[in-house]
Amino acid sequence: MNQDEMKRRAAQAALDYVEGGIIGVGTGSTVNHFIDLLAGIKGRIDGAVSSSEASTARLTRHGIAVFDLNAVGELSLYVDGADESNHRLQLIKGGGGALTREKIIADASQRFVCIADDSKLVDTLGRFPLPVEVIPMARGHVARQLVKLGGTPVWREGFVTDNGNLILDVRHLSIEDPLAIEQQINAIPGVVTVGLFARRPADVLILGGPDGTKTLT
Ligand code: ABF
Repeated sequence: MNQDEMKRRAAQAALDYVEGGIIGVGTGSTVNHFIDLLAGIKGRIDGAVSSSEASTARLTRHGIAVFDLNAVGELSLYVDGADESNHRLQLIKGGGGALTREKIIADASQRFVCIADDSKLVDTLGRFPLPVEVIPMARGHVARQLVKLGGTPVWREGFVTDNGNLILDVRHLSIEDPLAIEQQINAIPGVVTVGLFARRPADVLILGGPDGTKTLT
């Protein structure tokens, strides 16, 4: 079984959490499976709040209404992928560049169900480069501060976020204490969002693997 099939399994299992109303929908190849499967039960929901232009386009193609978060308020459910998760369901997200909207929707949701293939579960976060969204004029300044924290930031050249900002991918950070690192990077002027989801981790992690799915809470 390939990785994509394992992602689809996780996405399929997440449908069990869909109870109705308007749900939050994230971004990425695992979520693309979720959106395609959601289309099969779209009569059960009123619509979605989306974390990216790409997911909005996919939802719309399936005839699922997409709402502005401001028009909706708190969401009962958010389904999204991740680049890494530890066993406490603290995540690295943002490989797809949609981390800011993802963090907003996660914070606005009562339950965050994260879906991934089982290769994403790690003991310590940080093998995946940590994405940081920055205001364009602050790119150099933020990069220097990240070096002081022990990281090696690399500018994701040619990529502009849906919010018109840039991404620095930070390698070699030792993320033993995800909450502390999240707070430290958040405090650097010019940082819009750090892709560490420790203050607001996932509530449920569904991992697709060769033998089915495993759910961590
Ligand atoms: C989003 O998509 C991101 O936060 C994460 O970067 C990525 C996961 O991608 P995939 O599902 O394609 O592995 O959820």
